[in-house]
Amino acid sequence: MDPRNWTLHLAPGTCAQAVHIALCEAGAPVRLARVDFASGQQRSPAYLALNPLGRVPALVTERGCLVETPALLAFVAQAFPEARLGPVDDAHAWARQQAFHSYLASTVHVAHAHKFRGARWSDDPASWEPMKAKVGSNMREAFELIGRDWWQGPWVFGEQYTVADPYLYTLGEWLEGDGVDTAAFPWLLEHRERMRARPAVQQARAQLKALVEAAA
Ligand SMILES: N[C@@H](CCC(=O)N[C@@H](CS)C(=O)NCC(=O)O)C(=O)O
Repeated sequence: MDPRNWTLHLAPGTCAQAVHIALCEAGAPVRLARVDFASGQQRSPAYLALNPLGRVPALVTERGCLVETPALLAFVAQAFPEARLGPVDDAHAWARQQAFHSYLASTVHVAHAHKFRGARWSDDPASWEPMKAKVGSNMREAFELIGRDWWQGPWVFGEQYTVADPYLYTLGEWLEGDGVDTAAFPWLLEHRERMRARPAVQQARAQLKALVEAAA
C-alpha cells in the first residue's frame, strides 16, 4: 500500500485532526479532501457512498475505506512501525492504548457531541438544552479522570510520543468551547504547547488552512 494513493476526508475542528496529525508524524503524504459540514456534504449521496456513517474521518486506501478514529490511529501506528507511534509489538501495552482511544471515542467524544447533536438522542427539542447544559461538567469529569488514571507525562503514555497524543490534543481543544476552565488542567495545557511545537502539528494545521482557503 502506498499512502500517496490514500485520501483522508476531514473537516476543520473535528476529531479527524488526530488522524491527520498522526499521518504527518508518520511522514505519509496522503491527499486531503475537505468535507463541508456547512452544506451537509457528510450526508450527500456521494460521501455516503464512500462512508455510509456520514462522518469524518474517513481514509480511502487501495484496500477500501477505513473509518473510526481509534481504528485509523491504530492503522497509522501499525502501517508505519518505523515512526514508533505506539507499542504495536507489546500486546498488553497496545491493548491499554486501545482502551484509552476507546474511552476518548465512546465517552469523551460522545459527551461533547451532546452540545450540537441532541437530535441524535431525542426528537424533543425541549430536551436538547438540558443535554447541552450537561456537556461542560461531563467533559470536565472526563478530563479529571484522564489526568488521574491515564496521563503519565510528558506524553500520554510517558516518554514515548504515540498516536494517543494527537487524539488527546484534539479532543482537549474542545474544552474551552464546552465551557470548561482548562486552568484546572495544567498538565493538559503543557501538553497542548508541546503538541503545537511539533513540526507534524504545524504541517497539519498549514495543510488544513490551505485547503480551507482554496475552497473559499
Ligand atoms: N466514532 C467516530 C465519530 C466520528 C464523528 O462523529 N465525527 C464528527 C466530527 S468530530 C462528524 O463527522 N460529525 C458530522 C455529523 O455528525 O454530521 C470516530 O471516532 O471517528
